[in-house]
Amino acid sequence: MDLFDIAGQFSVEGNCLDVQPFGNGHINDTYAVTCASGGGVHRYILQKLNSHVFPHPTALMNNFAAVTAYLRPIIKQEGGDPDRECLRLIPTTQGAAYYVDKEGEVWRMTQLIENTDAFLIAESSEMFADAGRAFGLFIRRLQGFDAASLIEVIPDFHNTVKRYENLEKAIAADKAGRAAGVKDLIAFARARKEKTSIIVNALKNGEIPLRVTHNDTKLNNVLIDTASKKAICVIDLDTVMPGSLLYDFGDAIRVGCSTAAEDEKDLGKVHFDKENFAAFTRGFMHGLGDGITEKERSLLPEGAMLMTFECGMRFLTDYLEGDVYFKTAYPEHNLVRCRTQFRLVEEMEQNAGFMHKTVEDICSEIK
Ligand code: ADP
Ligand code: GN1
Ligand code: MG
Repeated sequence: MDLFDIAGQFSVEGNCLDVQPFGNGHINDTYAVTCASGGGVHRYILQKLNSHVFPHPTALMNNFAAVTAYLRPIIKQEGGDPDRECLRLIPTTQGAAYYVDKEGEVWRMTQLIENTDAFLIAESSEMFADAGRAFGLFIRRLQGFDAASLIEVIPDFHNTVKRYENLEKAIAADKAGRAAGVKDLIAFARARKEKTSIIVNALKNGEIPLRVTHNDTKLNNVLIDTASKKAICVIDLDTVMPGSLLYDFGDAIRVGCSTAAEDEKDLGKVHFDKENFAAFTRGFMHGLGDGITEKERSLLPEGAMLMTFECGMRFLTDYLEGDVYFKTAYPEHNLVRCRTQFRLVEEMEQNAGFMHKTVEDICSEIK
């Protein structure tokens, strides 16, 4: 596979000069492509979709195209710049949304949004608050989007009950022979089994609404303007599906309220950042507007704990299955990630009272 050949399959401006690996995603292979024409330099993002995680590329790309086509005019109407605040697919030279190479791998291209950065940990609570605004705004803008028209790209993506069941299956199968070494983590997960159904049941019983949500709101999935430090574009739209806003809130808190990276080996550095929790909650509420229901509000702290617990279980499951899902840089990588998530869960449990009080205070401040 020649990356220049692949980039050349898309309708870029000018000639491709350079293709370099880019970003820190755990799923797709991402490259920055630099092209030049008489008119100047143009940069693009080229991605090979992870075919194990996303076996149905047509459905995924239809979702991607529909959501971005819906968002762009709204951003324009609100006085924004759709080319900077929304991903835009660059079609192939044949006019298709993606390219399939000789090995059957699926590639897509978007504009590279210049003068932005993606962060693995929040640099300041102001930055994280603005990420909250951007993620809240994303849900608000998609409120009128027909959820039924979206294909569920990964069924049960945030079904925490199923994630728990998958963990139990992985423990029983013990494919990689690693279960005996992680008894403490297995016990940690089992002690919290009852909690896994909180959101699933609330959705099932109609206590909280099903919405169009992003479902992967880690901090590096929102691009931050290098100069102003404002969150300008929500990216990584592969998992936009019907879901709960508790997923988006919780997954963002999981990452941005940790004082250390997701794969920090020294657990002494991993703590729950209360200031960031308040900042993000305030930003998220502002972005969301008045759309949030009373019940959703009351479950925000549980959403944070559950998304963190779920992610920890997913890392542990992948570790037990022999690292088949997430990209790993070394054999214990998923294990290290699981430990940071479970440490955060513990601290979130200890801070449940603080989280509830903060949500209440922010809600009455906004009213
Ligand atoms: P993954 O699913 O593997 O996480 P992403 O779509 O999130 O893939 O891309 C990985 C990283 O590449 C992002 O975290 C971000 O740093 C960078 N990136 C992706 N798309 C763009 C873009 N259009 N402009 C600038 N950077 C981007
Ligand atoms: C993956 O794609 P990326 O790196 O933004 C994963 C998320 C996990 C996250 C953990 C499609 O996110 O669900 O929370 O890793 N995405 C998918 O870092 O599984
Ligand atoms: Mg990503």
